[in-house]
Formats: sequence, C-alpha cells, structure tokens
Amino acid sequence: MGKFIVLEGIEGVGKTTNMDFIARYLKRLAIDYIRTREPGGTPLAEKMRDIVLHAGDEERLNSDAELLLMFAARAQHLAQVINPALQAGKWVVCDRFSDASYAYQGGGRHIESTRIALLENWVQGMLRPDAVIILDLPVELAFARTKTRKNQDRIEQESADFFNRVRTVYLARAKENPIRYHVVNAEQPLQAVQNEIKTILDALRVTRHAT
Ligand code: Z5A
Repeated sequence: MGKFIVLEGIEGVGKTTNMDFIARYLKRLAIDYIRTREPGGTPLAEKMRDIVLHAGDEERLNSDAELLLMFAARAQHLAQVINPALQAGKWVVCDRFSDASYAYQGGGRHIESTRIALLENWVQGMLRPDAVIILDLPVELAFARTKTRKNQDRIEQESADFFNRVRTVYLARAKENPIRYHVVNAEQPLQAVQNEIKTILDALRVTRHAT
C-alpha cells in the first residue's frame, strides 16, 4: 500500500502552495505519487464540487445535502482514484478529505459529528489518512491573504465566526490524535513551513501504513 497524505486548514493557509512543494519533494525522492483534491478528483466528483461551491441563489443548499454531496463525491473519488492508487503502491497527496467535513459541516454548519462519523465509516471503511497536515493560521491572517480574490464561492463567503469554528474543530481533532495529525504554524515564513512538512514526509517514509 502507498501512503495517504492529506493537507487541511481554513482557506488561504497555503494548501495549494504546499501541495506544489510536496509534489516537488516526492518527485525528487522518486516516490510514485498522485496529487488530487476534494471535493472533486474525478469528472463526476468535480460536478458535485461545482454544485456544492456554486449552487445558485434560487434555492438554498441544505446543510445535510451539502454534507451528503461531500461524501457522495468522496465515495466516487475513493473508488476511482484513491483506493486504486494506494493499492498500486502509490502515495496519494490530497488537498482536503474527511477532516474538512468534520470541520466545515460539523463545526461550521453545526452537524453532529456522530452523523459525520457514520458516513465516514460507510464510505471509507477502515481507510484513514496516514498523515493529516493541518496548516494553521488565525482567521484574520488567512482572510488577509485571500482578500484580493474575486468571485468567492458559497463557502468562502461565510463569516469569520464560521471559519473560527472550522479552525477549532481542526485543532481539536489534531489534539485527539497526535500521531496521525500534524499542526504546522502557517504564520511562519514559507521556508519554515516547508521544512516542517519535509520532516513529516521523511518520517512517513520509514513508518508502516496506518490501520
Ligand atoms: N469543503 C467542505 O466544506 N467539506 C469537505 O468535506 C471538503 C471541502 C472536502 C474547497 O475549497 C471548499 O470545500 C473549502 C472547504 C469545502 N471551502 N472553503 N473555504 P479549496 O480547498 O479548493 O479551496 P480553499 O480552501 O478556498 O483554499 P485556497 O483558497 O485555494 O487557499 P490555500 O490553497 O490554502 O492557500 P494558497 O492559495 O496556497 O495561499 C494563499 C496565499 O497565501 C497565496 O498568495 C500564497 O502565496 C500565500 N502564502 C502561502 N503560504 C504563505 C506563508 N507561509 N507566508 C506568507 N504567505 C503565504
């Protein structure tokens, strides 16, 4: 089995920037990997992403429907992309996964975590990421990094309170499982952030697949 690495955090913390770094680093180590994202990662899952992020004003997307779409897209992504890659021994580097559902739909939208756990067990079975790297930044600083962006999607338009709840859930989940979760202070200069990520990846190369 390959290793499954997930990058998480509120918007603007530097996930895309550091996905690029991870890809370059794995390439340099000659590790066979794929890079993917959620919601999305397959043509059908990308259509579900479009519904979730760009559902129009004519009808409010219900929070349960939002959560179920996240897991519908995840089921498709797992079947088509993630599981086959891991089984072929490839590393999978994914921009967000089910921790985002706990953080955004659980923390942000107040859906009970027991419901999310039910879907997680159903859709993923025993599969959990080998490493969840949470890039952590206070909400105001994350907002400052993305303030020049136009055309914000449905979720990006949420309030600072919403993103503070999201951040709190990420940090709580990391505290509950310090072996698989790594909180990286994304306020540091990029070089320091990437040194920490490199250490996490190096440690993963010598550990067995998580159960
Ligand atoms: N979502 C959900 O609700 N439930 C789920 O289950 C899943 C997802 C899976 C997908 O968005 C949305 O779906 C997301 C959660 C929801 N909504 N929100 N919000 P996404 O993941 O595709 O996009 P995003 O979260 O909006 O990410 P982003 O805006 O693309 O941000 P980012 O990738 O984390 O940041 P970046 O673009 O790499 O960096 C932002 C800027 O900061 C950029 O100018 C960088 O050059 C700069 N930067 C980065 N690092 C540093 C450091 N260290 N110092 C200074 N400046 C830096």
